[in-house]
Amino acid sequence: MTESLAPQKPKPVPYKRIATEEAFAPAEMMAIYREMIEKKVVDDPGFNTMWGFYLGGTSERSRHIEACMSDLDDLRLRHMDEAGIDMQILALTAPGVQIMDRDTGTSFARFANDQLAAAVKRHPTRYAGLAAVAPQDPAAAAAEIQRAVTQLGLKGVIINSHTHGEYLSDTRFWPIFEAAEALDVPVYLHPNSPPRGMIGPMLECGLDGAIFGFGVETGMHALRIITSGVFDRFPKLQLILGHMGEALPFWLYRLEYMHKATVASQRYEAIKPLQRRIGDYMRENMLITCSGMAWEPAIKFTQSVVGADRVLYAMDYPYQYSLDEVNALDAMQMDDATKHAFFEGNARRVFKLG
Ligand code: 1DF
Ligand code: MN
Repeated sequence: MTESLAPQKPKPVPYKRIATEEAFAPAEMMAIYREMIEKKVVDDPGFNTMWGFYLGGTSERSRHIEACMSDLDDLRLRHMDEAGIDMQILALTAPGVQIMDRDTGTSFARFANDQLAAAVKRHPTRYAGLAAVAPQDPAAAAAEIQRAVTQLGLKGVIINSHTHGEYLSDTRFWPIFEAAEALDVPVYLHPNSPPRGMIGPMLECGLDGAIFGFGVETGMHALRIITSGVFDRFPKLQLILGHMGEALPFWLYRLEYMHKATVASQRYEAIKPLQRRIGDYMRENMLITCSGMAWEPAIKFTQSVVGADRVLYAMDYPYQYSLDEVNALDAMQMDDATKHAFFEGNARRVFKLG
């Protein structure tokens, strides 16, 4: 998989391809993960099975992921060139620092952001980056967003979904949203393995990972953010979802119908009136990338639900490095302006790339 795939190399196109959900991990983070798994530091079956696979495995997939993950120079740039990717928006891979204890996570986030900013500085036309933070310490996370955006030039925040089974719908995490809104940078809500309390029936049938469990967990997280009133409190906040919005656009009709019915029935204290409809939040506060979903009908459906100015290209390197997918998306039947917005224009606006 790390060998040249030159025969299918995508053709020149009249737009830049900006890939917006691209993963990296410092070698130091993988060393921490390896030790955490060996010493069984966390009772988190999703983390232990996923990173046990990638770090210990002899499969071609494990070797490819581990080799690509820590490289921010020659190997990654070669893969980008082969796939016709002009720019990557880089983010610390899941679960990032969110699996660590509070103080380790807080200090490692700073280290990872410094490393990312240095890579952007080496290759300013090829990379931009999102800041990792440790929600375990919300005040420190907000301070790190401030530092990473104003001093390091990072373009947004990466949150790898739940943190030890806790969700950002909890008001104790809202300093993170407050900082992102004040600095006018987006928060990318990226998947994580489902937490211990959710993963059981998925793990026993092998559906806990990117195949399905990620989307269920992260879609629910995004929905909790909406229904808890985050966007009523922070009306300018922009939340990015990958994987075609973790299926939420497809659910929208039912979500709106049943949310309204549940509010009226007063069945749950947590389901309370909101200022706008769920679809309004999706059209005004969310952006959606096609990471992992290089599929024309899903992309067009999502454009019809949230607007073509809110749907962005992503590859999900190195997890889904596929030249065939780039070719398939180039070939979409879509007018030139919409395709330009999808691959380039929306990313330039959202991440302020100039
Ligand atoms: C996988 C996929 C792992 C994605 C990821 O992070 C990830 C995977 C650990 O296939 O195991 O970000 N993804 O976004 O598709
Ligand atoms: Mn991803």
